[in-house]
Amino acid sequence: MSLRKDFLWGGAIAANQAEGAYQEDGKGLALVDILPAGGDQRWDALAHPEKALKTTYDHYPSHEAIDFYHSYKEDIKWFAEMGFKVFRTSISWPRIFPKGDELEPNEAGLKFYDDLFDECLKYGIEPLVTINHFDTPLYLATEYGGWRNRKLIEFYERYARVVLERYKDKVKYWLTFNEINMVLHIPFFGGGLMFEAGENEDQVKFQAAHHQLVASSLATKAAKEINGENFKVGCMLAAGDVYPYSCHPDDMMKAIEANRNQYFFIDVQSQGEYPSYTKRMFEDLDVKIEMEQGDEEILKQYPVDFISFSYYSSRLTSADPNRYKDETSGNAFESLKNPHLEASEWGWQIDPVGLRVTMNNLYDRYKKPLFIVENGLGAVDKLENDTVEDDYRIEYMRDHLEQMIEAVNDGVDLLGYTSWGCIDLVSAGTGEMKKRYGFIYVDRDNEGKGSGKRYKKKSFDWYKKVIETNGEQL
Ligand code: P53
Repeated sequence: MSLRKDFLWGGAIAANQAEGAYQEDGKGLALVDILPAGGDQRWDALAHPEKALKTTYDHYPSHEAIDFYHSYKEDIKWFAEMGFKVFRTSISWPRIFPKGDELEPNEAGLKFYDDLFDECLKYGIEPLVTINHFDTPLYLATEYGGWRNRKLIEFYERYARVVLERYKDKVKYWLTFNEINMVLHIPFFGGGLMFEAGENEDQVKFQAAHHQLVASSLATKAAKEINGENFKVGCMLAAGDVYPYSCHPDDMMKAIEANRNQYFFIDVQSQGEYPSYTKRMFEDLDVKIEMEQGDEEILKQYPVDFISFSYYSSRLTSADPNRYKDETSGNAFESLKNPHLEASEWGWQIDPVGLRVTMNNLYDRYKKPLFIVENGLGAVDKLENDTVEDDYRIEYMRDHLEQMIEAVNDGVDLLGYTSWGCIDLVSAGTGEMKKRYGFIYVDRDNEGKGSGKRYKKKSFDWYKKVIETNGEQL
């Protein structure tokens, strides 16, 4: 067993799913602030944001979320008690630039993150910061068309420069875009995209992706200019390798193509150029990427330092259309049901070995250090006697950490692990509170009712021990 001595154990959240205070201290509206809670209603709003914009819902879970904006001191104290070495959160773009296209940042927003990062550092917890996590300013979506518009590169770069400069003595690890491949799967989250009837959606999505890839490189450039090698900049992929359904050669080829659909982003961010397979891929989709002079050079000159990713499940594909009667539910990614795997209550299939597979493939492909920045089980918890007996969560995490360590023993260089939703928060996909990931229970329900009080779950002490023993005792 060979985790590095300075292995970064911790947990992860995102501003939009935790902070609440959605209009406080000058914050503008984010994309997520127009989204309702609840499975079907939420997916419908995500699929048709133009309709959601005109609809009034009973409840908007991001507006108050778990009120982390006001409770962060108490919450970080809990993280410190677990022994966190790192805490991943994101900066809310519309707190810093409320509409997104301003020239000057909002000082009150900047001040909040100063205080938040200071609070982490007080306990020796290293902040790991996502610059953009599904909360692009809404105004940029409604007025500019989101990331389909090249202007977003300029707005993002300005925002990134401001935060990189401001927090250069507090934050070392940065991620440019959360789950950058999400623009293909939930384009409103990923890119603030809305579509017009009849347009080639692939064209819009990949053009938006190109803009984000250039913006990511420009942020990396800014980081290097501001703080040289003291900054470490990573990309972030919603990962999970795609398996072929059978040993039929056509299934294998289909799996290669499906994997490229996600690796494409990291191929560019890590290797600095569009891979050769994109020529055919784009031709097949009738996509033509418009590039400007200098784009290719920027991509080439400023690749990322490390590869971070979320991992919840492997995926499964087949060349045989008849197989597609049996798809898994819940996730943003199309996948067949793998008969060898069980699933969570939300239909996400559970595959710890898939984490080892994914890590090995990512490391073989990029040869850069990896960082697992999301992994965990969304489950229904029952608060009894001021705690939750969440043995199912412990089991899920133990199985995944075992495989993570196997991958490290396979030779993968791994910087750290931050479990998703270390404190219960609003689900991105469903907007529910009921889908809980935390070591800390938050008394709040799907309708936003509850005291907001925090309670330790059984997994809290378990994870504390894991960190204390650097993964020796799982
Ligand atoms: P939730 C699927 C759908 C939406 C967001 O998801 C997703 C995924 C995962 O493949 O990505 C990440 O909350 C995301 C987090 C999110 C987490 O998965 O739907 O980076 O913001 O909360 C878990 O259960």
